[in-house]
Amino acid sequence: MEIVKYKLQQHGDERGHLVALEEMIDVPFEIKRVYYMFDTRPGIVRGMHAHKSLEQLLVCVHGRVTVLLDDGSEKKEVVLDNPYEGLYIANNMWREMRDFSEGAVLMVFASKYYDENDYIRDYDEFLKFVGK
Ligand code: T46
Repeated sequence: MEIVKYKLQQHGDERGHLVALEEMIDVPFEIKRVYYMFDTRPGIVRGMHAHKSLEQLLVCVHGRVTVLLDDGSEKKEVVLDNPYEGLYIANNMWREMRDFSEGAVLMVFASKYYDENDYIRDYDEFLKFVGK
């Protein structure tokens, strides 16, 4: 399984840093939705689902989070702990987010509007979906 992490361009000067994300340039799809999660307590696991068609870019803009990716054959853990790295997650990938540090904020850029029908929340159904 290939982990696709983007190094996001930082515009830094003596005032600090800024990262700008533009669709089809810094993010490899048209951005239809942005959401972010915060106040996730230690010990909590989020996600635990896959998507049928959604593509996303995850940026931990503050703190640290561990993302588990599972394509049905292989599992890999990715740590996101800086605001200038984006983890691309294609559809057909089971994901879990865990070990949120105190105050962590995980921002997500998504290729589609929210649609509960795009979620696969049952792991066996996911395996069937990816042909395993
Ligand atoms: C994903 C991972 C990385 C909305 O109303 N609109 C939205 O756009 C989203 C994302 C969620 N919601 C509602 C649905 C639930 O009542 O917010 C609540 C929490 O959502 P969920 O339990 O799906 O959150 P996570 O953190 O488990 O998963 C989210 C995304 O849903 C998912 O697409 O890939 O983050």
